Amino acid sequence: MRKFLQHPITLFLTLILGFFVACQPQASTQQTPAQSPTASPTVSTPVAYVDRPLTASPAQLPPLPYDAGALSKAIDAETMRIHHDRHHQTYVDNLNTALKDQPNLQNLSIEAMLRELNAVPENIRNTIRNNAGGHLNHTIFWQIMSPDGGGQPTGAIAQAINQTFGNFESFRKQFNEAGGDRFGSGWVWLVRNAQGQLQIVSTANQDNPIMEGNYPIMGNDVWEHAYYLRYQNRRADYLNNWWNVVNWNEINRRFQAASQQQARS
Ligand code: MN3
Repeated sequence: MRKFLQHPITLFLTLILGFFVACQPQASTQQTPAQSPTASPTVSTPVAYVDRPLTASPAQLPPLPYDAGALSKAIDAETMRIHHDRHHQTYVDNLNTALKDQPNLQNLSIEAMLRELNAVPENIRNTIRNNAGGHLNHTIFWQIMSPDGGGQPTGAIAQAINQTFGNFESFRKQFNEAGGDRFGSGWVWLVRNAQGQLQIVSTANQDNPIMEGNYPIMGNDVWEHAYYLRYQNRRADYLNNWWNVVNWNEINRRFQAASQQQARS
């Protein structure tokens, strides 16, 4: 009786094992497109500019859209020059070096790379994270400041801020607190999250909110290199003064782009 039972059980197990072995290559083939950086339509959605993504290869330093001393209501000329000409340039240079031997990555936008970091080879993943992130963050940063900036927010972003945070003062206070609380180096952001809501977030180092599925509408750099020459350790004073150069026109354009992109995806 036992021998009679053993036989079909062995046969059954052999069939199960054979089934799994046969399925393995097929299963991994099916997963590949989902992991590909070009598979999802949202992967290449731009956030560097409202109308185009940021080219990764060759990465290029965008010129400052104003004179280095033009933002002196908040940031001195020497800080701006060092920040743009040296720090941002270094992220660009490091990125180009890292991508030199990576033809599979060279056609991707910076946004696509950061959204799909797991598709980047492990040996250069951190380099890409830091330097593609640094390039993207600073490209956004220069645009959302202006010598004609400051004052109360205008347009649709003003309404959205009031609806979400009560009023501008409350929003500014929460934004400054989040920037002050970021330990070490990083950024504080106003994002439109995946649920379509405005939210204040902070990111470490050069991480960008798109890595968490959020659209960065505006952000302030709280690395010491952004403020130390004038403000030394007084990050709170820098955060307060920074509002004098905030470019609400550009932030409104970014808010509109964020809303349209989420309506499509
Ligand atoms: Mn910086």
